[in-house]
Order: sequence, then structure tokens, then C-alpha cells
Amino acid sequence: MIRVALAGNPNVGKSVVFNNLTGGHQHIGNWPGKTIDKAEGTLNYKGNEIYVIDLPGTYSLTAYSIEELIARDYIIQDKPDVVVNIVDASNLERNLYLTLQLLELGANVIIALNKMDLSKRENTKIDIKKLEKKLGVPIIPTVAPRKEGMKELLDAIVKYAKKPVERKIIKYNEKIEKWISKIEEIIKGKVAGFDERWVAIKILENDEEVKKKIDKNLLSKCEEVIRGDKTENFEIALADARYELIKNICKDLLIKEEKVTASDIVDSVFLDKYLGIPIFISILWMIFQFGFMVSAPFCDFLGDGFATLSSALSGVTGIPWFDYLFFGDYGLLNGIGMVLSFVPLIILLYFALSLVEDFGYMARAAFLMDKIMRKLGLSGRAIIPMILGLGCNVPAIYATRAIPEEKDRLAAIVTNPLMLCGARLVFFSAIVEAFWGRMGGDVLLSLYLLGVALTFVVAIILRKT
Ligand SMILES: Nc1nc2c(ncn2[C@@H]2O[C@H](COP(=O)(O)OP(=O)(O)OP(=O)(O)O)[C@@H](O)[C@H]2O)c(=O)[nH]1
Ligand SMILES: [Mg+2]
Repeated sequence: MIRVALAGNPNVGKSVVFNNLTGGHQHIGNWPGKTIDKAEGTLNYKGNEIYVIDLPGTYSLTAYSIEELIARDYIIQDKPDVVVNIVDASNLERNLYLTLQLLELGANVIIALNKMDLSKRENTKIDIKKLEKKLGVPIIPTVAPRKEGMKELLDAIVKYAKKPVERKIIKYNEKIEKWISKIEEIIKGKVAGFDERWVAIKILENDEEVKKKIDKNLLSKCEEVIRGDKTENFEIALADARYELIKNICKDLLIKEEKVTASDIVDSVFLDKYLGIPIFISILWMIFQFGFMVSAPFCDFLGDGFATLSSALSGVTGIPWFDYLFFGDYGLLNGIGMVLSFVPLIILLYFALSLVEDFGYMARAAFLMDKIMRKLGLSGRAIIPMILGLGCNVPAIYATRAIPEEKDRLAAIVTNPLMLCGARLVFFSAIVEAFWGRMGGDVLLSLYLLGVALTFVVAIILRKT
């Protein structure tokens, strides 16, 4: 028969696990002479008869309360084959205090890490492998009310009853360890039936129950040594050492659960090392295509409309200078038409931009370009306004509102007009054509490059001031 004791803090789910394991085969009585429930039961699992006892819930294993004494005496005297330490995963640090003491006792401990459903709720997961390694104890995750992990727990009980867990001594800090070994040396071979390291710790903690069970001479030898260090209260020092150890064990034990969201998938494509930039260029290309193509008929309509109106009205007044001023080729009406003909383009670029922004692409583009742009003195978010500036500076400057830092935003606004916009292209084309003829294209390109270079130079200067 395999004898199993369930130990754990109050309210961790021991009774639920107990009921799951034993089903109907249980008996509830009292511990001898105490009014504390004693629940025992048996079950048969894969040909093994298993006896289970539900120990009282305790936070510690000192000798200060009846529950603690019952639990600890049962483990020491009845020596169950396996102690299943039920640990509340949503309250790990507090629960491990008892775990450390069960391990100190030298019990054959396995952990049922219960309430896994609660610990998972906050998107964090306990790194069970890591915890197993740190404690040197097998851990089975469970959710007792849903009976999750019960089969695995039973398998582990059978396995480790037959071949006990290899004991790993969890060491406290150096000072405490020095004292433990001092006492251990004195009692070596003289406390049959008890774990020597545990007895040494209990003597240091001044545990009356343990002291009662030890030979008087041996005890006075130990106490003589302990009195050598008057400054130390070992009970407090050991509690501190356990907490310190638990802190270390729990350090970097939580792993954030990687939930793959739609946004993550989008990011993995849009921010890809190789695909990111081509996608970025394609999207910009689409913004421009959309802006220029859709606005073209409206722009033409406005431009042509005003031109037609000008020529129609030309000569109407019969005053040549008036005609020339208002309706001539370079007259006021034509000028107004020219300016107004840009309005559809500006509106459409605005529209396309806000669409791209609402879909969340702007932030990603900014992230993509941030590293390069930072080196050049601008925020990553400035890339869209810059490139947009090649089309039209008005929506480009409007787009700088997406740059959160005022300094970055100002730098982007001030430098934006250095990007040569489409309207200036007409003017520059005429000039380079007139002065450089065939070389015109190269000169025009160099003008653009000069604009970009100047943007960065000015940005760097601005950021430095
Ligand atoms: N969410 C969740 N609740 C659980 C789980 N296991 C137990 N509980 C709940 O925790 C509460 C305490 O469970 P018990 O089994 O009575 O705890 P115990 O360890 O026996 O408590 P004591 O006998 O007081 O030491 C109950 O309300 C259970 O329903 C679990 O895995 N997940
Ligand atoms: Mg209970």
C-alpha cells in the first residue's frame, strides 16, 4: 500500500484534491484527542492500493499550533511514502514557506501546483520547469475542481513512492549554513529516526518539541555552542533566510504568456526585416497614386475652368491693363484657379493619410523607420510627412501632428518645406530645361537629393540647439 499525505496552506484546495482522489472511499474522524478533522481514504490506481490522508492546513511547521504539530508529527512519525504538497499557484511566495519546511524535514515531497486557472488569468504563467529545478521537486499543475491534473498526480504518486525523489538540499545563506553544520556535526549519528539537518535547524530555532525528544547531554552541548553567538536570534534569522531564499526562487519565475493577436500577425509582416521597407514604399506609392489620380480630373476641371473663364472674360471691359491684370494668362483669375486646383489633391491626400493612420499603419511605419531617422536627427514618425512633402507640403505639415514630442514635431515642420513638392516641380522643370537642357533631369534629381540632405542637416542642427 502506498501511503500519501496531502499537506498545504489553508484553503489551497487540499480537500478538493482529497475528494477527487478518494471519491466515496473516505472516512472523516478526529485526530486523537483533538477536535480537528482527520480525513482518510483509499483508492485503487493501476493495481496500486493508495491510502490518502488530508493533513490540517498550515502555513508553517513550527510547534506553535496544534495543526502544525499534527501535520509535522504525522510526517515524522508515520513517514508517508509521498507527501503531496498542494501549493496555490496564485499565491506562490507565501505557499513556498511551507514547502521549504517540508523539504527540510526530508519528506519525499511532490508538488501539486493547484489553482493554475487563477494564476493564468493575468497573462502570466509560472515557469514550472524552472521551479522544479530550483526546488529539486517534481511539480504537477492541477485545477482541482475541474479534476485537471489528477491522473498525472496519481501517476507521479505511484512513480515517486517506488523511487523517491532525489533529495536536493536547498541551502540558506552562508551564515545560517555555518551554524547548521556546527550543530549537525555534534548530533551526527545520534538522532536515529530523525533527519539530522532538520533536527539541527529545529535546535537552532529553539523548538521545544524537538528538544524534548533529544538526549539531554547532546542538547546541552548544542546549546553551549549556540550561546557562543549571543547576538543571534536564530528563529528570526531562519525565517528571514527562508523568505530571502523564496524571493530568490521566485525571481524571474513568471513568464508572460505569448498570446498571438491579430495585431502581432500584422506586425510580423509589416515590421519584417525584409518585407517592411518594400511594404512601406508600396503604401506610400498607393497614397500618392490615389491622391494624384483621383484628384486629377477635379484639379484639371478647376484649373481649366478658371482658364476658360479668364479667356472668356478677357476683353470684356475694353480696358487693356485691367484685362491683363485680371483675365490675362498670368492674371488674378488664372492665379486663383491655379491655387484652387491644388485643393482636391490636398483633400485627397489628407483622406488617404487619415485612412492609413486609422488602420494603425503610421505607428508601425514610424517604428520601422525610427532607428534610421533617429540617427539623422528626426523622429521615425517624421518619415511620412517628409515623403508626403514630395507631393504637397500642406498635408505633409498637417501629418506632423502624429509626432508626439514637441521638439521632434517642430523639427519636422520646419524642415518639411525643404522637401520639394509637386507644385515646385513645374517651376523647377521649366528652369532646368531652360538652363541645362539635356542635363535637366540630373539637375532636377540633384535638387531633390539636396532637399533631402538639407532636411537632415537642418534637423540635426535643430535637435542640437
Ligand atoms: N479556481 C480554483 N479554485 C479552487 C481550486 N482548488 C480549490 N479551489 C477552491 O478553493 C477553496 C478551498 O478549497 P479546499 O479544498 O476546501 O481547501 P483546503 O486546502 O482543504 O482548505 P483547508 O481545509 O481550510 O486547509 C474552495 O472554494 C475550492 O473550490 C482550483 O484549482 N482553482
Ligand atoms: Mg480542507
